[in-house]
This record gives sequence, structure tokens and C-alpha cells, in this order.
Amino acid sequence: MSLITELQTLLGTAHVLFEGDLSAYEEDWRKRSRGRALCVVTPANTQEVAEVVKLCAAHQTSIVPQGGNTGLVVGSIPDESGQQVLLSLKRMRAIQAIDTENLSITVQAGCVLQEVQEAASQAGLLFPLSLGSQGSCTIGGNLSTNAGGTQVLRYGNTRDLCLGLEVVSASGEIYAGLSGLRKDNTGYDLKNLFIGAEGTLGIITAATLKLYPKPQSTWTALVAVHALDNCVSLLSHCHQALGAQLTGFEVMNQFSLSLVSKHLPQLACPFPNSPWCVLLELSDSESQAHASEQLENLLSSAMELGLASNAIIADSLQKAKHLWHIRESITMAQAMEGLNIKNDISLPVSRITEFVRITDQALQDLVPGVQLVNFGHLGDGNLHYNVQSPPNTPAHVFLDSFEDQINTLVYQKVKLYGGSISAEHGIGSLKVQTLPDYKDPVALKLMRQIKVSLDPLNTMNPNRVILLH
Ligand code: FAD
Ligand code: 2HG
Ligand code: ZN
Repeated sequence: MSLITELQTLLGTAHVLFEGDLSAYEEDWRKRSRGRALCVVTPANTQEVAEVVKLCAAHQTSIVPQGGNTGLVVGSIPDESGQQVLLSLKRMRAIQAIDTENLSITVQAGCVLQEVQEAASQAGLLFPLSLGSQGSCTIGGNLSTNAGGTQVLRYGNTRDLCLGLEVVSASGEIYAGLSGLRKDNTGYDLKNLFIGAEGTLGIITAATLKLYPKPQSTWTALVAVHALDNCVSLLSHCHQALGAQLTGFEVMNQFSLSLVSKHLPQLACPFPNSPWCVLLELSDSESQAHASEQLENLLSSAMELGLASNAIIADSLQKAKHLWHIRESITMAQAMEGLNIKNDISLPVSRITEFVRITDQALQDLVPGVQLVNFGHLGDGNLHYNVQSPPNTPAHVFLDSFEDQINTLVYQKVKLYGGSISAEHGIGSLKVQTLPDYKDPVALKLMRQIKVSLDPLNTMNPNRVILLH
């Protein structure tokens, strides 16, 4: 019997797609790449995932797991062979349990992030992971990419928010690790192998995640800043003044904000002449009045010190949401503008200003007039240092001529300044050829050994993250 027929028998024909328009599964979010699947399967539960994995292993067919398909490194779509099974977790989106005393929530992997946030909120608690894609990305995808987002400064990456995992291994066994324990030293920390593995070691089917008390009050401000080094000094100033109350610190250069104003005029930046803007968020367990006074004091001292030139404090939840919406729309505005080169990098915060000065100049020397869409999570040392064609140069001409050279230039500088070529989006297939040039060779060897040992047939999202040959 063919694999497709066996999968149909297992899942029902409605849940094995191989005809019609499969572009939603086969094309990546940026529409840069399109693969072709043997078929798309949508299992209903963990047992079915395990059976699919066993069938695929018996047919030596590889599997690409997919959540919301919002990944930015071409890791969640099939390759062009037409031989891979695309396994979508979209039918597995139940909130399984909320334990308010243990401050934890257990959800299936296909749960959309926003639904988890809402479930936590309805229980009077906070699930802090927060991304621009939260309306469609899934917990399984967040865990598999170890997603970051805008609250990492206070709550950490997705890895730091995970207490336990249920995973279907490459052999189709179910690892039942859904513990809600905060302490467990009974051997290797297996969950941390699967987190950030981008589906190359197994399929995450459910997770137990940490919840937090909701802050009593949250205040958001947009601050106009003359230069990036002032943004870095403002960050230190906020750390000193606010400690753990500082929950967000995002930077945006004016060019990135101008793209938002151009394509989404309702989200135009209130400081169109400021070279940089900082979006900062303060959360407090005390009263609204206390937090507001703190923020006002902070901003007036920042202005006295010359770190900020202007500021707006959002005086309602709606206005705060509007400011966050501006920041979170940069990716969409870039997509509306056309293709560009994404560099999702991290550096020690203390070296960011120099890195940007030197690299901006080197890029201008290589491609005069090149435009930098520079924004990101400065509080985490993570910049989205994206590069766009000079005005009047079509994006595809620019990419064809310069993408490789620009990537090499940027990554060499990242290496020079002690950074990482992927801070949060991962490696996928986009950077799989590049990783060996920038990662410690022993780390690569150990990664290969882990991959071969957990997935000896190389059927779990092969040729993503690490190449075996
Ligand atoms: P997918 O794109 O479907 O998959 C991502 C990877 O995980 C693939 O390799 C896939 O094979 C694997 N995978 C998916 N589900 C599973 C599973 N259940 N088991 C095993 N492997 C699996 N990322 C950030 O880190 N921070 C941001 O601030 C951020 N903002 C974004 C804003 C926008 C507008 C967009 C489009 C993307 C953004 N991203 C961000 C990137 C993306 O949303 C994240 O990487 C997200 O975690 C991907 O989740 P997903 O469900 O869409 O995963
Ligand atoms: C963000 O922080 C995302 O908004 C996307 O990580 C970054 O579009 C990008 O380059
Ligand atoms: Zn980001």
C-alpha cells in the first residue's frame, strides 16, 4: 500500500491533503520560497501523530512539522522534492489544564499563542510571551524556534517559560514529559533539547508553561532619541531606575518607522523627525499612580541628561496598544514594501553602537544608498538589522546582486563584535549553509551527534538547522 493510502486509512481522507491549492502550507510567510509536499496531514491527537511518524519511518519518508507557518527562516515548509510529508498541528489546539496554584498551563502544541495569553488572562494570570505574529503562531512553533519577542527582558525566551513537554520522537514513541515541576534534577534536561530544535529532533505535541501574576499596572511610553548610543544609555538609565519593573525596551530607527507610516498611515509615528524612537514599558505590582509617577520621573531625568528629546506616555490601554501596534507592524510594512535582507542578530549591548556605526558605513561603501531597517529588542541586545535596496533599485535586482555579499559582511562584523547570527528566528534552511562558518566546530560536532542519535533515519525536518554531510 502507498504511504498516502495508509495515512488516509489512519486519519481519514479529509485529513490527508494532496490535491488543490496547498500554498498556505507550502509557501513561507515572506513568500520567498515555495516547496511541494507529498501530502499535508492534520492529525487530531498525540496518538495519531505517533502513528503518522511510525508510518513515515517505515516508508523512509521525512516529515516537516508546521504550526502557524509564521517562521522567518524557511523551516516550516517542505522542500521542492514533492516527497516530504507536511504535518500540521492545526487541529491540536486544546487548552488542557490551568493550575492557578502551580502557576502553570498545559496546552496542545497547535494552540495559537494569543489563545494561550487569553486563557491565562481569563484565569487572572499572565502568559508573558508576546510576538507580532501572536494571532497565528503556535506554541509548538514558539517552542521549536525558542521565540523571543518583546517581554524577554523581564520573563526570558520561550525556553524560560517551559516547564514540561510531550514529544513524539523520531521512532514514533511518546515522551510524556508534561511535568509542571520547577525543580527536577533526575538526569539530562530533555525538554531543552527539543526547544529550539526547529522540528529536527521530534514533534512537540503539548507543553506545560509558566504563568505569572498579572502586574497591577502597566505603562507604555514612546521616546524620541537623537542617536543609538543615547538609546543604549537610556536603557542603562532604565535598568538603574526601574530594575525588574522594566518589561519592554524596543528601538526603531526612523526608516523602519517611515515604512509603517507609508504603508499603514493610521499607525504613523508621532515623532517623524526623530532619528530613533524607543518604546518602553514599565510594569508594577503597586498602584497605577505609583507607576505613572515613576515613569514621569524617569523620562524627565532622561531629558535632563540629554538622553531623550521628547516623549509620549500612553494614558489609556487603547493608546498603549496603539504604540505597540506601531512597533509590531514594522515586519508587515517591510513585507508590503517588498523583499529585503533580514539579519536577526544579537550582540553584547555594550558593543551595539560601534557595530552599527562600522557596519552601516561598510554597507554604504558596498552599495551606496542602501537603506537600513534597523529595529528590535535592544534590551536583549537583539537587532533586526534588515537591509533594503537603495531607492529606485528593484528589490529583486538588489537581492540577486548583493544578498550573499551583504550577509557575509554583516555576519563577519557580528563575529568580530562577539555576537550571534540568529538571536530569535533560528536557522531553518535559510542559514543552514552559513551556520558552520560562525559556530564553534565542537558545538557543531555535538549537534550532529545529537541529531544522529535521536533521529538516525534523518526523517525529522532534514537539512534544517544542521547538515549531516
Ligand atoms: P512555524 O513557522 O510553523 O514553524 C517554525 C519551526 O518550528 C519550523 O522549523 C517547524 O518545522 C517547527 N515546528 C513548528 N511546530 C512544531 C512542533 N509542534 N514540533 C516540532 N517542530 C515544530 N519571532 C520571534 O522570536 N520574535 C518575534 O518578535 C517575532 N515576531 C514576528 C512577527 C511577525 C509579523 C512574523 C511573521 C514573525 C515573527 N516571528 C518572531 C517569527 C515567528 O512568528 C516565530 O518563529 C514563531 O515562534 C513561529 O511559530 P509558528 O507556529 O508559526 O511556527
Ligand atoms: C520582530 O521583532 C520580529 O518584530 C520580526 O522578530 C523581525 O521582521 C523582522 O525582521
Ligand atoms: Zn524580534
